Formats: sequence, structure tokens, C-alpha cells
Amino acid sequence: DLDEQTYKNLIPYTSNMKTTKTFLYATIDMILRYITEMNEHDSPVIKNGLRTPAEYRKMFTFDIDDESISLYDILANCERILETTVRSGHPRFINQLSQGVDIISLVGEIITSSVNANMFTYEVAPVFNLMEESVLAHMRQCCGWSNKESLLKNGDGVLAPGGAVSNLYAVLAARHYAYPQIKKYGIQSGLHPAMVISKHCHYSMKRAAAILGIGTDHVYEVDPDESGRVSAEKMEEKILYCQQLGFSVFFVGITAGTTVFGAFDPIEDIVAVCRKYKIWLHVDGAWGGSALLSPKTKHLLQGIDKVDSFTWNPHKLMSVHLQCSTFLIRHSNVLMEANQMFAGYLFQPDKHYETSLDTGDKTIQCGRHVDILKLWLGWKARGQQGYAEHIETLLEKANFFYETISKREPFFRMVIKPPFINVCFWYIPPSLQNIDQTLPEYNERLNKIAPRIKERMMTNGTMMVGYQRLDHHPNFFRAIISNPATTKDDIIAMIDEIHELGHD
Ligand code: ABU
Repeated sequence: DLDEQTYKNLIPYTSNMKTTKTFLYATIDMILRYITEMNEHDSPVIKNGLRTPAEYRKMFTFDIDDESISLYDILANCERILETTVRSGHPRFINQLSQGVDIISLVGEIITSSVNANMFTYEVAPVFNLMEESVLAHMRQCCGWSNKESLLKNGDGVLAPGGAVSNLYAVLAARHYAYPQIKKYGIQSGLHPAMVISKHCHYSMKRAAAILGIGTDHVYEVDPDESGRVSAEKMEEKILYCQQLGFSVFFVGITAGTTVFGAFDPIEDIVAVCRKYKIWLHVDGAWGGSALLSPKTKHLLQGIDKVDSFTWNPHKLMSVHLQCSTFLIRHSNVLMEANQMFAGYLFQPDKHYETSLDTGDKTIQCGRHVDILKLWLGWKARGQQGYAEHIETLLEKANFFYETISKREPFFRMVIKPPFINVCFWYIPPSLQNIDQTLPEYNERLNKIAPRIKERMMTNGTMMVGYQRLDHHPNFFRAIISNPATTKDDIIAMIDEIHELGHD
């Protein structure tokens, strides 16, 4: 009978709960069917493959009409969305750094959405603000910045809508620390701020420079070595080069787990350089920050206890649902000083409680989604031990991927030995196997292979893996396994699938 009913039959438009319950139970049933089907390993990642925009436009009526649609039609639309969606929680979706559907996170999101709170003030989100304060202090403790008790008072942090925004916070905080006058006066003549970053840093660092008035021309990049790591010596050379040009380097950006290779820059060595020149050091650990969770991998971030700021995204390696990114900073008041606007209708100074718990004025947002509950629930559910096992198991699977591929030469060839979970490889079809690799023609032809295989893959909808060029390397695949649902059998099936799709 939902066919006859509309939103007017739901609370709060009626006080009768009957239709609301039927509607919500039907939604939960639909979600359960989706999740069950998605976890059948041989089911497609995209049913009937990726369609054209015209086909999707035909399947949905995206236009908004004057009339309302029935509750039945609402559910029918949702059903169609779940039918046609790219199933990024599927065990054979290895396309992106964030993958999977985590039931604890899902519950966190449902509760969050039911509450529909806004993080900006303690008075409307008291428990969530205290939860965020505690988890961020715990994360700073994972970095070894101090003990939890002290970190509740020292240092700071914020949950942001994605790693790019966390990196924007880093450049903003560093800029404010070096040039507090810019907040009021803008960049005045005589100031020549510049940033030095690794060439493999996430593109959001350059975008932050554009947003914050530094200018992308004033972001100086350092080439990494073949394994994707920058050296402290090269960073220092670049800082000196900038100084000779008359620039003042206020920010150095490096990465713990680069996006493509998964490389970890040598933090400890670069800390020494930054301290020598009194420059803010930011580490983007959006991807690799979670290596801190296992005693077996935390050495990858050696030196993290001495940096100024750190990006760490639980929505990548901690299986927390999008979006959940954190920006952690050692300096207690910089975020507030850089962003505070004293909006009198929200952040009244004469409130009856501790107003430092009103986190809104230290962020670049006003309204802010509650991202903390799903993270807190996920961490409580697993404990430190559970997350350590999670990271170790993912690494073991990545290693299995690497070893399996390594045995499949001449069809598969590694780009680099994986420094972390990222497995980067080429598929070499028979037509290329006997061509001299030193000829320019070889790379030109190899460059076309991954996009061609990906096209066939997307048409079939059987699996999804990403590809890209990087530096002098022609297009290659980057396989990421961050979904605990992906098994060794899936890995073998996906390697076989690429081989099948890669025929000449
Ligand atoms: N740096 C954002 C995520 C990139 C990726 O999933 O490949």
C-alpha cells in the first residue's frame, strides 16, 4: 500500500508510526539484499557494466516535477540506484584507496543521520564533540606526540571532509604560524612565501597554495627516487634554492604512503632539515597514517613524533565509511587563531559552559557533519589489537598479490617492489613481449594497454582496478586491497581476469 502513500503519511506529517515503520523496514531489507549480493564474490562489481550517461538518464527521471511521488516510487528509485551503482564494497573493487562496506560504520552513519546533529557547537552536539576531542587526542598519542592526558590539553585536531581539506588545513595553519598578519591584511608586498614538497605529494597541496594565495608557481617540487621517496638532501637543496631566489619557505610537505606507489618519505631525516631552517613540516598520511596502528608497520613513520602536522584518513585504511579524514596539529591554538570569526549567533563568549568545546570557529566550515561516531564505534569494536591485525592482514594480501603477479611473467611485470599495500604492475600482451623495451615504440604501445583493458573491464563490470602514468612510466595498474572482504581467491580471480581481458 506504499503505492498509495506519500511523505505526508510519514512522521512528522502524521503522528501515526505505521507507514514510517513499514517504509524504514523496507529500506533496511533492501540494504540487506544489496549487501548480501555484493558479498557474493563472483557477482559483478557493476551489473551489466558501466553504462553511458544517456542510458543512466533514461533509467532515472532526474528532473524534479511539481507533483510528489509515492513512497513505493521512492523505494523503487532506491532499488534502481542499488542495482546500477558501482559496488565499491565489492571484494573485487580494488580501484580506489577507500573501499568496502563496514557494518559498524554503516550503523554509525545511520545513527548519525538519525540524530542529524551539527558539530559546530557543544550545545547541539555535546557527546559527539567530546568523542571527537578524545579520539583526536588518541590519534595524536598514536603519533607519539605525548600521553593522552596531556594531549587533551595540548595540540589540536579536526575531522575534515577528506584528505585534501586536511592538507588545506595544514598549509593554512603553517601560513598563519609564519605570517599571522595575512589573515587580516592578505599577502602584502615584501612577503615571498613558498612551499617545498615532494613531486609525489597529493595534488591537494598545490591546490591549497592556490586557495591560500601562495600561488602554484611558488610550490617547489622535489623529484623522488625510483622508489617514490624524496631524500632529505634534495629537500634541503630545494629550500636553499628558494632562499637564493628570495623566497621564504614556510612549509615542507611530504607523504606517508603516496597515492600511487604507497611510498613513505624519510620523516626523521626531513625533520632535521626543517628544524635547521625553522620550517613547518607537514606529513600527509591520508593513506599510510594507519600504518601507525601495527607494531609491525609503525617504523614506516619513524620521526612522526616530531612533525608539526599530520593528515590521517580513517576512511582509507581503517574501513571507516566516507568521509572521515583527520587533521592533527601539535600547536594548540593555531587552528582557532587562523580561522576564528567570532560569529555572535553561534559562538557566544558568555555561554554557561567551556566554550573551547565549540569547535566550529576553528574550522573552515560552518555546519559540519558528525564523522566521529562511525570512527569511534569502529575503533571500540576492534580495539587497538583488531586494527593492528587488520593492517597486517591487508599487507599480507598485498604481498600475495605481488608474489602471484611476479610468477606470471612475461604477462605481468612490476613497476616497483611494493613499499606498502599498493601493487603497481603492467600487463604485457603477447604482441609486446618480443619487442625491444628500449625502443620508444615500446612505451607508446604499452601506454595504451591498461586503458584498453580497463575499458573492457568496465564494459563487463567484473572487477575494477585503477591505472595511471607516473613520471616516465607508461600507464600501469595500481591495485589496492583495503577491503577485508577481498580474499586470496579474489586476487587470483582478478589476475586471471586481467589476463583474459588483455588478449590482443
Ligand atoms: N587521494 C584521494 C584518493 C585517491 C584514490 O582513491 O586513488
